Amino acid sequence: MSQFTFTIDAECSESWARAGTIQTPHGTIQTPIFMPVGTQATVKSVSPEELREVGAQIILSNTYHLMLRPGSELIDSFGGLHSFMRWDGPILTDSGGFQVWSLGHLRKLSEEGVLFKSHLDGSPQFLTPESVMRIEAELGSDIILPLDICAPFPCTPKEAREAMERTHRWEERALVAKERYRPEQTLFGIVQGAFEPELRQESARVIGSMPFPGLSIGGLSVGEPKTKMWEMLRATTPALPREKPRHLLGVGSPEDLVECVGLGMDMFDCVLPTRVARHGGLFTRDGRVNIKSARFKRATGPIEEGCDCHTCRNYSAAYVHHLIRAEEQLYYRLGTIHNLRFMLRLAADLRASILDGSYPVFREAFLARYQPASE
Ligand code: PRF
Ligand code: ZN
Repeated sequence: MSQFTFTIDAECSESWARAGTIQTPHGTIQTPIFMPVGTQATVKSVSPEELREVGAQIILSNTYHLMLRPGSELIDSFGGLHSFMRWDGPILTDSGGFQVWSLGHLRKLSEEGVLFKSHLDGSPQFLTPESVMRIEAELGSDIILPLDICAPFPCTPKEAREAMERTHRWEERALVAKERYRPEQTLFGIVQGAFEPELRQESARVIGSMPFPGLSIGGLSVGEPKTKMWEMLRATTPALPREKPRHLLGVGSPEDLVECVGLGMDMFDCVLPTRVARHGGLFTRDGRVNIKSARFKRATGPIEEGCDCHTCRNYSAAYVHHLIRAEEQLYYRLGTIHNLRFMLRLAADLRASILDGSYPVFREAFLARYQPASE
């Protein structure tokens, strides 16, 4: 049987923020939480031991990439993703719907499913709500997502409604199909509705009332201004059931975490911290710095004073600066560790502030100091 539970540990009286605890077959998650992204059954450049050390409690992986390479049957034959990659903590797998659109090889969208071309060898691939449930069962992740349609920004109200309604029908089919597979896996619903507040509310009510133990919010952070995303969350959250955990898909940056926790989100995932790290962008409480900058050439201190990550405890900023300038492999590991630790410490600090009632103060202080990157 499913060992999935969510309990709310504290709620903020001045915002939608809450702190909670999720139980899964592979362990407990304390929310709010950031989930490092391990697209291809690895969080780029760090080992499972290092993930533990930065405080990761759950990671996200991608059905799309793993079904194409090495294939879900192969992963199944190794006892699933946990034993294949040697991460024994909780894993959430995304459904592949979004990757089909974002990798740009979409061929044909029909009521039955989505036809696309593999980004690896161009071979035709067909995904349906049912086949995605089978593939995710083979991957053996703890939390699985259904096939959905992420409408582009901008799009017409008609396109937005059609994508949302088809997503709802696909989610009904996913619920039925899932019955054939692993009861220990938990299927989250996905809320869509593009940038129409009424559609967001409708989707929140429809998907929120279906028997999904948790909910992911999709279709946001697809190129719209941040104020648009917040507006959509303000329309969504009040229409969601309080007792289900809420995952904001593909978000985000440090400032997004701080802001969206206050809009009622519990779980986050994004490639941003690991991706920008590989290009020299490292997080500090004052904002993102570029470690390639000449100002770090002789910096004897750590990347950030007071950071408890492995990198900052052991290496000077000047050394990390040297490694990236020299294009040394070790840089990728040290930079990634710092940014992941920053995100996980931020999530833990947000949780602590909700538990002791100081979230509004924490939010103000963080946002006053943190300079968002302009991109
Ligand atoms: N749907 C799915 N995965 C996603 C998204 C979505 O809308 C997004 C949008 N931010 C990121 N990842 N299935
Ligand atoms: Zn650090």
